[in-house]
Amino acid sequence: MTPMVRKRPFKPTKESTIAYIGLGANLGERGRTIAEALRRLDGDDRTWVLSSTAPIETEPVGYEDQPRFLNAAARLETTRSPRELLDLMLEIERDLGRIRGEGPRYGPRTIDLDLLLYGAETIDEDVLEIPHPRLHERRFVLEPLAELDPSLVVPGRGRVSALLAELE
Ligand code: PH2
Ligand code: MG
Ligand code: MG
Repeated sequence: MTPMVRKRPFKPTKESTIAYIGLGANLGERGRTIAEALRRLDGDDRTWVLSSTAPIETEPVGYEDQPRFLNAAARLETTRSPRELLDLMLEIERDLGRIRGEGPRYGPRTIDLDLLLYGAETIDEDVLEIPHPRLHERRFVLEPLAELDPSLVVPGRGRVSALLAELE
């Protein structure tokens, strides 16, 4: 998949935030679903996909008896609040056939959108934890993030490049 190009001028009327998301899929037409999720995020009138990585094939982590994943990450600019951005992501997951609460934890899914970072904010709520609580220990998240920006800092954890090196 080629990197996304911004489709229209970006002129936020209020202050915007840079957010990073992880995308994963291991059921159905994985690459098409990931591309469609990015298209829908960018189609939102308060969210812009600034860049995204080409999906990489990864071995399932956490629950191993399932198909391989395609994983990618994207850098967004948004005037949505963290909660509003999460709501958009959940809506897109639903539209693309994700059924929550079915099957094993960490099991197969048509699409998974994880809000990884929202500016330099730290949020610790039941429904939303930022930075994503398992981001620093997952190669399938850190590798795409490092591709977007290796100098990116995960609040409370350090640079993405260092976190990746620690896994090695
Ligand atoms: N997501 C999970 C569990 N395991 N493994 C890989 N390789 N990629 C994922 O996106 C993934 C996973 C739960 O969200
Ligand atoms: Mg996930
Ligand atoms: Mg998720």
